[in-house]
Amino acid sequence: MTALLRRIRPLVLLLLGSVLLGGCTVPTFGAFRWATTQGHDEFKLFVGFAVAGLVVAVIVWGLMFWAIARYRRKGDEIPRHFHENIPLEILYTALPVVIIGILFYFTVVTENEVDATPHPNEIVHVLAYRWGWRFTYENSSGVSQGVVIQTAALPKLLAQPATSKQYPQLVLPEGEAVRIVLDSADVVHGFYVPAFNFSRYAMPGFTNRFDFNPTQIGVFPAQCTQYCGLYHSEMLFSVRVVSPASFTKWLTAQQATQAQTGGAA
Ligand SMILES: [Cu+2]
Repeated sequence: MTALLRRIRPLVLLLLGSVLLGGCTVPTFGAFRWATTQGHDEFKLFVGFAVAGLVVAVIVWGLMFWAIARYRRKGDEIPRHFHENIPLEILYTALPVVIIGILFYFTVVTENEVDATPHPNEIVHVLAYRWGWRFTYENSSGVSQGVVIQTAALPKLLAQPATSKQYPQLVLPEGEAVRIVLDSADVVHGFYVPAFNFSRYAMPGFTNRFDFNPTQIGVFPAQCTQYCGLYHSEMLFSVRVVSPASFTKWLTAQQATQAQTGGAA
């Protein structure tokens, strides 16, 4: 056994070294660092699943390699044969059931937190259509704020870089609850903001409602994630989270210009 350990030591050191040198930040396992309280809940659940999976994987791999090394063929010696081990069989049946029960519990708790829609400070109607997005702002009582943000017409949009101003921007206030009321005008689209760890279908004939509590100021890219036709790739947008004061200023400025021009910017 010690000979084996000595043989695999360089490999273990190499693996450990690459993990440590790879970065000192907490690993995200491919999830995004959150920018909303809901996104943070999803992040915690995702990391919990990844860690649980890794622990199980390490135990399974460890036992496999131990069995391969310990019981490898030595000369003509035939290993001892046996079958049935009731305690072991009960253990490896019960343990996965318990693990799945725990993961299920945390999934339900997290989903309930993410889907909770308490009283919002702001309501934004999001309409997905081929090929763009329309954001209509309302106050917390559902009264129109007279602000509509919409994707530019297709000829203007084609051959634009992803950062183009022709793609619409959903502006949200930091630290406030924003209700999104999501609809589709034609086919199924996907409303996806990677930085929020959040995606939901925009479906014709069915309204999806959910809340965001943005916790981080910044601009976050977003897009349609459901292939919806020829210009699906043009269904880009971004979310800009600003301070509540800047949000009010932005809303007032939009109201003034849109009242003048009589429509979406
Ligand atoms: Cu789409």
